[in-house]
Amino acid sequence: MKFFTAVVAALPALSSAHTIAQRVRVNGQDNGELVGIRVPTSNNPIYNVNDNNIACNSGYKTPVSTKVIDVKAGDKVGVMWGHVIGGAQTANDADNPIAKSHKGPTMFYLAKVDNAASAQPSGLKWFKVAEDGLDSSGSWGVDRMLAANGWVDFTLPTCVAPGQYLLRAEIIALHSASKSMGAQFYMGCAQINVSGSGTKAGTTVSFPGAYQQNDAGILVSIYDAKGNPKGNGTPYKIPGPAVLTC
Ligand SMILES: *[C@@H]1O[C@H](CO)[C@@H](O)[C@H](O)[C@H]1NC(C)=O
Ligand SMILES: [Cu+2]
Repeated sequence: MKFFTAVVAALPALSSAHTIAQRVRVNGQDNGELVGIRVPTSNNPIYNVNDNNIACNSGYKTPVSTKVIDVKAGDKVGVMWGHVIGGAQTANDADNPIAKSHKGPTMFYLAKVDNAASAQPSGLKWFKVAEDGLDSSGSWGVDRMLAANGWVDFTLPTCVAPGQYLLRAEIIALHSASKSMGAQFYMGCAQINVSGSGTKAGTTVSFPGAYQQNDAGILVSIYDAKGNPKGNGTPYKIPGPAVLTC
């Protein structure tokens, strides 16, 4: 109990220990800072699953990139997270790319749009293309992101239909998620143009709408009996729809 009291007391100090999605790479080729991705200036999370900005965040650094990044279905696509725009806030920033406490899943969704550079994020239909939650050793998607210096990569399913999409990268930080509205949602949307011969879109959901505040993967304690953030003994259920299968 003392542990939780300490965490709550420390919240104001932790308020800057957040993260921003800010770069996109394709097969390891980095497009560069702020290119082809809408990047918020604030690293603050969203706490309310019904927030209208939960699709693609808000408060972008301007000018927003007009680049639409070419991706072939089957390519390895990655998004890089950093504590602030540019990555580290200070030399040896222990909270870059995100505070170590911020365990949770990483995910990617796609929404078909006519023009990825100008598409508004509200009212889109999203399907999930990748997710990484808690593995059997007690390590999280966020742990793998930390090990990769902020990058999270996934393989764009070969069956995704060609066309322009917003690519929604997401992290949910669950360190305080045992209380309602405690989970922290971080997201950013990249602008991509998929080529290939696929025909599929998965089960689609809306943002807001895809998540409920009391979903098993959102209102959850991630701590074991010793207080370690390795899961509570039951498999962690990643929020949202199933990942598209080809
Ligand atoms: C998307 O890719 C297709 C196929 O390579 C290309 O013909 C088209 O011009 C691209 N569109 C954009 C907006 O980049
Ligand atoms: Cu945080």
